[in-house]
Amino acid sequence: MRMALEESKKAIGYTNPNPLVGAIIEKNGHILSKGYHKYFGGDHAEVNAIKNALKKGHEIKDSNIYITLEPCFHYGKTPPCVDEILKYKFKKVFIGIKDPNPKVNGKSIEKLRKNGVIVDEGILKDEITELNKFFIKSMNYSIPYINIKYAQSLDGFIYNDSIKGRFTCKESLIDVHKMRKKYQSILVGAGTILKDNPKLNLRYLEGISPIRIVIDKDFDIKSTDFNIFNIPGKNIIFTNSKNYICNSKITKIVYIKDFSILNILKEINKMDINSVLVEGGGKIISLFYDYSDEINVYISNKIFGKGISPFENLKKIKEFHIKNSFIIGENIKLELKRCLR
Ligand code: AOF
Ligand code: ZN
Repeated sequence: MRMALEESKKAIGYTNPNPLVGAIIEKNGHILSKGYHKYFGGDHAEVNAIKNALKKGHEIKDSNIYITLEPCFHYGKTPPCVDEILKYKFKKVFIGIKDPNPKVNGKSIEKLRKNGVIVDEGILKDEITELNKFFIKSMNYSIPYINIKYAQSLDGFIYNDSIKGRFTCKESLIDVHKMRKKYQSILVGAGTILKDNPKLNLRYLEGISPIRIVIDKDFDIKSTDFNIFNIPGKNIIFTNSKNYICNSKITKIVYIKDFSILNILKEINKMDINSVLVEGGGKIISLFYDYSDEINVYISNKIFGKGISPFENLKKIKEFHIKNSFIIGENIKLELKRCLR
Protein backbone atom coordinates (compact mmCIF):
# COMPACT_ATOMS: atom_id res chain seq x y z
CA MET A 1 0.00 0.00 0.00
CA ARG A 2 2.91 2.31 0.72
CA MET A 3 4.13 1.72 -2.83
CA ALA A 4 0.64 2.45 -4.15
CA LEU A 5 0.56 5.65 -2.10
CA GLU A 6 3.93 6.73 -3.51
CA GLU A 7 2.64 6.02 -7.04
CA SER A 8 -0.40 8.21 -6.42
CA LYS A 9 1.79 11.16 -5.33
CA LYS A 10 3.37 11.32 -8.80
CA ALA A 11 0.23 13.10 -10.00
CA ILE A 12 0.10 15.82 -7.32
CA GLY A 13 -1.41 18.92 -8.93
CA TYR A 14 -2.63 17.16 -12.08
CA THR A 15 -5.79 15.26 -11.05
CA ASN A 16 -7.91 18.04 -9.45
CA PRO A 17 -10.78 17.86 -8.66
CA ASN A 18 -10.30 14.10 -8.79
CA PRO A 19 -8.44 12.26 -6.02
CA LEU A 20 -4.84 11.03 -6.11
CA VAL A 21 -4.96 7.26 -6.55
CA GLY A 22 -2.26 4.60 -6.91
CA ALA A 23 -2.45 0.82 -7.47
CA ILE A 24 -0.06 -2.14 -7.28
CA ILE A 25 -0.68 -5.66 -8.60
CA GLU A 26 1.07 -8.46 -6.71
CA LYS A 27 1.15 -12.24 -7.18
CA ASN A 28 2.92 -14.72 -4.88
CA GLY A 29 4.95 -11.91 -3.31
CA HIS A 30 6.11 -10.48 -6.65
CA ILE A 31 5.10 -7.07 -7.95
CA LEU A 32 3.58 -7.55 -11.42
CA SER A 33 2.83 -3.89 -12.15
CA LYS A 34 2.10 -0.40 -10.88
CA GLY A 35 -0.34 2.29 -11.97
CA TYR A 36 -1.69 5.67 -10.95
CA HIS A 37 -4.35 8.15 -11.98
CA LYS A 38 -2.24 10.56 -14.03
CA TYR A 39 -4.55 13.43 -14.90
CA PHE A 40 -8.17 14.56 -14.64
CA GLY A 41 -10.30 12.58 -17.10
CA GLY A 42 -7.60 9.94 -17.60
CA ASP A 43 -7.70 6.21 -16.80
CA HIS A 44 -8.06 5.32 -13.15
CA ALA A 45 -5.15 3.88 -11.16
CA GLU A 46 -6.31 0.26 -11.18
CA VAL A 47 -6.95 0.35 -14.94
CA ASN A 48 -3.44 1.64 -15.55
CA ALA A 49 -2.00 -1.10 -13.30
CA ILE A 50 -4.00 -3.76 -15.19
CA LYS A 51 -2.88 -2.35 -18.57
CA ASN A 52 0.75 -2.37 -17.42
CA ALA A 53 0.52 -5.99 -16.20
CA LEU A 54 -0.99 -7.07 -19.54
CA LYS A 55 1.66 -5.16 -21.47
CA LYS A 56 4.33 -7.15 -19.63
CA GLY A 57 2.52 -10.39 -20.57
CA HIS A 58 1.46 -11.37 -17.02
CA GLU A 59 -1.58 -13.50 -16.28
CA ILE A 60 -3.56 -11.47 -13.74
CA LYS A 61 -5.97 -14.18 -12.52
CA ASP A 62 -5.52 -14.98 -8.79
CA SER A 63 -3.26 -12.01 -8.11
CA ASN A 64 -3.88 -9.34 -5.46
CA ILE A 65 -4.38 -5.62 -6.00
CA TYR A 66 -3.56 -2.80 -3.58
CA ILE A 67 -5.46 0.44 -4.32
CA THR A 68 -5.32 3.61 -2.22
CA LEU A 69 -9.02 4.34 -2.93
CA GLU A 70 -12.02 2.05 -3.20
CA PRO A 71 -12.56 1.28 -6.91
CA CYS A 72 -15.33 3.24 -8.58
CA PHE A 73 -18.81 1.80 -9.01
CA HIS A 74 -20.20 4.19 -11.57
CA TYR A 75 -19.84 5.41 -15.13
CA GLY A 76 -18.01 8.76 -14.96
CA LYS A 77 -15.51 9.78 -17.60
CA THR A 78 -14.44 6.13 -17.46
CA PRO A 79 -16.39 2.85 -16.87
CA PRO A 80 -16.63 1.27 -13.35
CA CYS A 81 -13.28 -0.09 -12.15
CA VAL A 82 -15.03 -2.59 -9.86
CA ASP A 83 -16.18 -4.50 -12.96
CA GLU A 84 -12.64 -4.53 -14.37
CA ILE A 85 -11.41 -6.06 -11.12
CA LEU A 86 -14.08 -8.76 -11.26
CA LYS A 87 -13.35 -9.42 -14.94
CA TYR A 88 -9.67 -10.15 -14.28
CA LYS A 89 -10.50 -12.44 -11.31
CA PHE A 90 -8.32 -10.91 -8.61
CA LYS A 91 -8.10 -12.99 -5.43
CA LYS A 92 -7.74 -10.22 -2.86
CA VAL A 93 -8.34 -6.48 -3.00
CA PHE A 94 -6.60 -4.28 -0.44
CA ILE A 95 -8.06 -0.78 -0.15
CA GLY A 96 -6.67 2.34 1.53
CA ILE A 97 -9.85 4.35 2.07
CA LYS A 98 -13.51 4.04 1.18
CA ASP A 99 -14.52 6.42 -1.64
CA PRO A 100 -16.60 9.24 -0.04
CA ASN A 101 -18.25 9.92 -3.41
CA PRO A 102 -21.96 9.10 -2.80
CA LYS A 103 -21.96 7.27 -6.14
CA VAL A 104 -19.45 4.79 -4.65
CA ASN A 105 -19.24 4.99 -0.82
CA GLY A 106 -18.86 1.28 -0.03
CA LYS A 107 -20.92 -0.06 -2.95
CA SER A 108 -17.86 -1.45 -4.74
CA ILE A 109 -16.55 -3.12 -1.58
CA GLU A 110 -19.95 -4.78 -1.17
CA LYS A 111 -20.05 -5.89 -4.82
CA LEU A 112 -16.55 -7.40 -4.62
CA ARG A 113 -17.39 -9.32 -1.43
CA LYS A 114 -20.69 -10.58 -2.90
CA ASN A 115 -18.68 -11.95 -5.80
CA GLY A 116 -16.33 -13.88 -3.50
CA VAL A 117 -13.38 -11.49 -3.58
CA ILE A 118 -11.55 -11.01 -0.26
CA VAL A 119 -11.47 -7.29 0.61
CA ASP A 120 -9.41 -5.59 3.32
CA GLU A 121 -9.97 -1.88 3.90
CA GLY A 122 -8.43 0.97 5.92
CA ILE A 123 -4.72 0.40 5.21
CA LEU A 124 -2.61 3.61 5.68
CA LYS A 125 -5.92 5.37 6.18
CA ASP A 126 -4.54 8.53 7.85
CA GLU A 127 -1.86 9.25 5.25
CA ILE A 128 -4.20 8.62 2.32
CA THR A 129 -6.91 10.78 3.92
CA GLU A 130 -4.43 13.64 4.39
CA LEU A 131 -3.28 13.38 0.76
CA ASN A 132 -6.86 13.47 -0.50
CA LYS A 133 -8.22 16.08 1.91
CA PHE A 134 -9.55 18.32 -0.90
CA PHE A 135 -11.61 15.55 -2.50
CA ILE A 136 -12.87 14.26 0.87
CA LYS A 137 -13.86 17.71 2.21
CA SER A 138 -15.82 18.55 -0.93
CA MET A 139 -17.57 15.16 -1.10
CA ASN A 140 -18.59 15.33 2.57
CA TYR A 141 -19.49 19.01 2.97
CA SER A 142 -20.19 20.32 -0.57
CA ILE A 143 -17.76 23.20 -0.01
CA PRO A 144 -14.09 23.26 -0.98
CA TYR A 145 -11.05 22.78 1.27
CA ILE A 146 -9.77 26.20 2.37
CA ASN A 147 -6.15 27.04 3.11
CA ILE A 148 -5.37 30.63 4.11
CA LYS A 149 -1.80 31.59 3.31
CA TYR A 150 -0.18 34.87 4.26
CA ALA A 151 3.21 36.39 4.95
CA GLN A 152 3.90 38.67 7.89
CA SER A 153 6.74 40.73 9.27
CA LEU A 154 8.48 39.51 12.40
CA ASP A 155 6.28 41.94 14.35
CA GLY A 156 3.07 40.66 12.80
CA PHE A 157 2.15 42.98 9.90
CA ILE A 158 1.15 41.87 6.41
CA TYR A 159 1.56 45.26 4.76
CA ASN A 160 3.37 48.52 5.27
CA ASP A 161 3.12 51.59 3.00
CA SER A 162 6.87 52.15 2.92
CA ILE A 163 7.83 48.54 2.10
CA LYS A 164 7.33 47.85 -1.58
CA GLY A 165 7.34 44.30 -2.91
CA ARG A 166 8.15 40.97 -1.31
CA PHE A 167 9.50 40.86 2.21
CA THR A 168 9.96 37.10 2.57
CA CYS A 169 12.98 35.16 1.27
CA LYS A 170 13.37 33.36 -2.06
CA GLU A 171 13.06 29.95 -0.37
CA SER A 172 9.63 30.94 1.02
CA LEU A 173 8.56 32.09 -2.44
CA ILE A 174 9.45 28.71 -3.93
CA ASP A 175 7.61 26.98 -1.08
CA VAL A 176 4.48 29.04 -1.84
CA HIS A 177 4.64 27.94 -5.46
CA LYS A 178 4.95 24.29 -4.39
CA MET A 179 1.74 24.85 -2.45
CA ARG A 180 0.06 26.67 -5.37
CA LYS A 181 0.77 23.63 -7.55
CA LYS A 182 -1.41 21.45 -5.30
CA TYR A 183 -4.39 23.80 -5.30
CA GLN A 184 -7.08 24.04 -7.95
CA SER A 185 -7.80 27.69 -7.26
CA ILE A 186 -6.30 30.76 -5.65
CA LEU A 187 -8.49 33.47 -4.15
CA VAL A 188 -7.96 37.17 -3.41
CA GLY A 189 -10.08 40.26 -2.88
CA ALA A 190 -10.44 43.08 -5.41
CA GLY A 191 -8.24 45.26 -3.17
CA THR A 192 -5.24 43.00 -3.74
CA ILE A 193 -5.70 43.18 -7.53
CA LEU A 194 -6.01 46.99 -7.48
CA LYS A 195 -3.07 47.47 -5.11
CA ASP A 196 -0.56 44.76 -6.09
CA ASN A 197 -1.60 43.63 -9.60
CA PRO A 198 -0.43 40.04 -8.83
CA LYS A 199 -0.13 37.26 -11.42
CA LEU A 200 -1.31 34.48 -9.07
CA ASN A 201 0.07 31.83 -11.42
CA LEU A 202 2.54 28.98 -11.02
CA ARG A 203 6.19 29.89 -11.53
CA TYR A 204 9.54 28.28 -10.67
CA LEU A 205 8.14 24.78 -11.18
CA GLU A 206 6.10 22.87 -13.76
CA GLY A 207 2.41 22.24 -13.26
CA ILE A 208 -1.06 23.58 -13.80
CA SER A 209 -1.66 27.18 -12.67
CA PRO A 210 -4.60 27.48 -10.27
CA ILE A 211 -7.85 29.13 -11.40
CA ARG A 212 -7.77 32.73 -10.16
CA ILE A 213 -10.81 33.76 -8.11
CA VAL A 214 -11.49 37.39 -7.17
CA ILE A 215 -14.03 38.52 -4.58
CA ASP A 216 -15.23 41.88 -5.89
CA LYS A 217 -18.49 42.73 -4.09
CA ASP A 218 -19.02 46.16 -5.68
CA PHE A 219 -17.31 45.36 -9.00
CA ASP A 220 -14.46 47.79 -8.39
CA ILE A 221 -12.22 46.16 -10.99
CA LYS A 222 -13.25 48.12 -14.06
CA SER A 223 -10.20 47.38 -16.18
CA THR A 224 -8.99 44.10 -17.68
CA ASP A 225 -5.43 45.41 -18.01
CA PHE A 226 -4.47 43.68 -14.74
CA ASN A 227 -2.07 40.73 -14.92
CA ILE A 228 -4.63 38.10 -13.87
CA PHE A 229 -6.63 38.80 -17.05
CA ASN A 230 -3.65 38.75 -19.39
CA ILE A 231 -1.78 35.57 -18.60
CA PRO A 232 -2.83 32.01 -19.57
CA GLY A 233 -5.42 30.33 -17.31
CA LYS A 234 -8.93 30.89 -16.05
CA ASN A 235 -10.22 33.70 -13.85
CA ILE A 236 -13.55 34.03 -12.04
CA ILE A 237 -15.05 37.11 -10.39
CA PHE A 238 -17.69 36.89 -7.66
CA THR A 239 -19.74 40.05 -7.31
CA ASN A 240 -22.85 41.44 -5.67
CA SER A 241 -23.15 44.29 -8.16
CA LYS A 242 -25.55 44.02 -11.07
CA ASN A 243 -23.48 46.61 -12.91
CA TYR A 244 -20.76 44.17 -13.81
CA ILE A 245 -19.24 44.41 -17.26
CA CYS A 246 -18.46 41.27 -19.26
CA ASN A 247 -15.22 41.08 -21.18
CA SER A 248 -13.72 38.19 -23.17
CA LYS A 249 -10.68 38.29 -20.87
CA ILE A 250 -12.85 37.36 -17.87
CA THR A 251 -13.62 33.63 -17.93
CA LYS A 252 -16.67 33.91 -15.69
CA ILE A 253 -18.52 36.49 -13.61
CA VAL A 254 -20.78 35.08 -10.92
CA TYR A 255 -23.44 37.34 -9.46
CA ILE A 256 -24.30 36.33 -5.87
CA LYS A 257 -27.47 37.88 -4.49
CA ASP A 258 -26.94 36.96 -0.85
CA PHE A 259 -23.24 37.76 -0.74
CA SER A 260 -22.03 35.53 2.11
CA ILE A 261 -18.79 33.54 2.20
CA LEU A 262 -20.77 30.32 2.56
CA ASN A 263 -22.78 31.05 -0.59
CA ILE A 264 -19.61 31.87 -2.49
CA LEU A 265 -17.99 28.61 -1.33
CA LYS A 266 -21.06 26.59 -2.35
CA GLU A 267 -20.89 28.16 -5.83
CA ILE A 268 -17.16 27.41 -6.10
CA ASN A 269 -17.86 23.78 -5.19
CA LYS A 270 -20.63 23.58 -7.81
CA MET A 271 -18.02 24.55 -10.40
CA ASP A 272 -16.11 21.36 -9.44
CA ILE A 273 -13.38 23.32 -7.67
CA ASN A 274 -12.59 21.52 -4.42
CA SER A 275 -9.57 23.42 -3.10
CA VAL A 276 -8.99 27.13 -2.52
CA LEU A 277 -5.74 28.76 -1.50
CA VAL A 278 -6.71 32.12 0.00
CA GLU A 279 -3.92 34.62 -0.62
CA GLY A 280 -5.79 37.80 0.11
CA GLY A 281 -5.14 40.78 2.33
CA GLY A 282 -6.49 41.47 5.81
CA LYS A 283 -10.17 41.74 4.90
CA ILE A 284 -10.26 38.47 2.97
CA ILE A 285 -8.22 36.60 5.59
CA SER A 286 -10.67 37.68 8.32
CA LEU A 287 -13.70 36.77 6.20
CA PHE A 288 -12.47 33.29 5.30
CA TYR A 289 -11.03 32.43 8.72
CA ASP A 290 -14.24 30.81 9.96
CA TYR A 291 -14.30 28.47 6.96
CA SER A 292 -10.60 27.63 6.92
CA ASP A 293 -9.30 24.09 7.23
CA GLU A 294 -5.69 25.18 7.42
CA ILE A 295 -3.63 28.36 7.78
CA ASN A 296 -0.04 28.75 6.59
CA VAL A 297 1.93 31.74 7.81
CA TYR A 298 5.35 32.74 6.51
CA ILE A 299 7.13 34.85 9.11
CA SER A 300 9.75 37.16 7.68
CA ASN A 301 12.98 38.16 9.45
CA LYS A 302 12.10 41.85 8.89
CA ILE A 303 10.51 44.19 11.44
CA PHE A 304 8.13 46.87 10.10
CA GLY A 305 7.39 48.79 13.29
CA LYS A 306 3.91 49.60 11.99
CA GLY A 307 1.54 48.35 9.32
CA ILE A 308 -1.64 46.41 8.64
CA SER A 309 -2.57 43.36 10.69
CA PRO A 310 -3.75 40.14 8.96
CA PHE A 311 -6.92 40.32 11.06
CA GLU A 312 -8.50 43.73 10.65
CA ASN A 313 -11.23 44.91 13.03
CA LEU A 314 -10.87 41.88 15.26
CA LYS A 315 -13.48 41.91 18.04
CA LYS A 316 -12.58 38.66 19.77
CA ILE A 317 -9.25 36.88 20.24
CA LYS A 318 -8.70 34.20 17.64
CA GLU A 319 -6.85 31.08 18.61
CA PHE A 320 -4.91 28.54 16.55
CA HIS A 321 -3.58 25.03 16.95
CA ILE A 322 0.04 24.89 15.88
CA LYS A 323 0.43 21.77 13.73
CA ASN A 324 3.94 22.24 12.41
CA SER A 325 6.80 24.71 12.12
CA PHE A 326 9.65 24.87 9.63
CA ILE A 327 12.68 27.08 9.11
CA ILE A 328 12.68 28.08 5.44
CA GLY A 329 15.77 30.11 4.50
CA GLU A 330 15.65 33.21 6.72
CA ASN A 331 11.93 32.73 7.44
CA ILE A 332 9.71 30.53 9.56
CA LYS A 333 6.66 28.75 8.20
CA LEU A 334 3.88 27.87 10.61
CA GLU A 335 1.15 25.37 9.74
CA LEU A 336 -1.89 26.22 11.85
CA LYS A 337 -5.40 24.96 12.29
CA ARG A 338 -8.29 27.16 13.32
CA CYS A 339 -9.65 26.42 16.81
CA LEU A 340 -13.21 25.21 16.51
CA ARG A 341 -15.63 26.92 18.86
C1 AOF B 1 -10.12 8.99 -10.10
N1 AOF B 1 -9.04 8.17 -10.20
O1 AOF B 1 -8.04 6.24 -9.87
C2 AOF B 1 -10.22 6.51 -9.04
C3 AOF B 1 -11.33 7.40 -8.93
O2 AOF B 1 -15.05 10.89 -13.98
P1 AOF B 1 -14.23 9.69 -13.65
O3 AOF B 1 -14.63 8.47 -14.42
O4 AOF B 1 -12.74 9.95 -13.73
O5 AOF B 1 -14.56 9.31 -12.13
C4 AOF B 1 -14.16 10.09 -11.05
C5 AOF B 1 -14.60 9.43 -9.78
O6 AOF B 1 -14.13 8.09 -9.71
C6 AOF B 1 -14.05 10.11 -8.53
O7 AOF B 1 -14.94 11.09 -8.10
C7 AOF B 1 -13.96 8.96 -7.53
O8 AOF B 1 -15.18 8.84 -6.85
C8 AOF B 1 -13.79 7.71 -8.38
N2 AOF B 1 -12.45 7.06 -8.28
N3 AOF B 1 -11.21 8.61 -9.48
O9 AOF B 1 -10.07 10.11 -10.57
C9 AOF B 1 -9.04 6.95 -9.72
N4 AOF B 1 -10.24 5.29 -8.54
ZN1 ZN C 1 -12.39 3.89 -11.37
